[in-house]
Amino acid sequence: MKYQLVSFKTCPWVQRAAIALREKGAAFDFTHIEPDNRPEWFLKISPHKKVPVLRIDDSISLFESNAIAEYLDETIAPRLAPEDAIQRAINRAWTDYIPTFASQVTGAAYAKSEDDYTAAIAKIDEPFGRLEGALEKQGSGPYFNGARYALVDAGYAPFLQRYFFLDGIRPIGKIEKYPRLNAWAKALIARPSTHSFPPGEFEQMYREQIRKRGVYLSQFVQAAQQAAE
Ligand SMILES: N[C@@H](CCC(=O)N[C@@H](CS)C(=O)NCC(=O)O)C(=O)O
Repeated sequence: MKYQLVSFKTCPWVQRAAIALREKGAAFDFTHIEPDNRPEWFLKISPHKKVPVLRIDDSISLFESNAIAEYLDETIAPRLAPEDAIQRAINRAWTDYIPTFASQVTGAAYAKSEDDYTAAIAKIDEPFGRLEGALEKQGSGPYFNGARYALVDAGYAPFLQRYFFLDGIRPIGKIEKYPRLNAWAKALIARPSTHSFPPGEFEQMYREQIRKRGVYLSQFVQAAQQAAE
């Protein structure tokens, strides 16, 4: 099988599909396109005009990162979804929560004013608290189900990574209140499959994107970058 992952460089949903491919040890090519200049060939294969799209053997195009991840899990060993049906349902339920988690945890990246930013930060505790509770029920870590890495881990990793990126631009200081979540996030970030680019380079790309977005956080990017150098 030939896999081509059509992406925007910093897209967290693309990252989930890339993680699934790396966890499977499946060779793939990235095709990075620009959000502001999506080519005709891409618009023809992406019904919602979104990335990721996974092209298979230059003929089939799959879209939606969870559908892609599940397809890969069903077709390439090792299986990342739990064998146990109850655990699989629990994993699936928390996977379905990712879009809500993502918008509440990384909303600060889009806040236009200081008030909007403060309101966005105040929204982080709810999803963090819910995941802390889920992880308490699941067991000892380091991953969602324990020692075995699963698809649900691949789904959360990009958003937990972005929380840390935002925290690096302007300190948020929330995740420290949720020890299991914090440990899980760190384990996910330490896992090589999380990374499509060298981590430092990727953080810089993310910061640059925030700087260009012209949002409240943009003004803090330069100082954060200088402090890191
Ligand atoms: N639910 C989709 C979300 C994908 C998504 O929102 N991708 C963004 C980039 S990170 C995108 O393509 N946005 C372009 C647009 O909305 O027009 C998935 O999981 O694949």
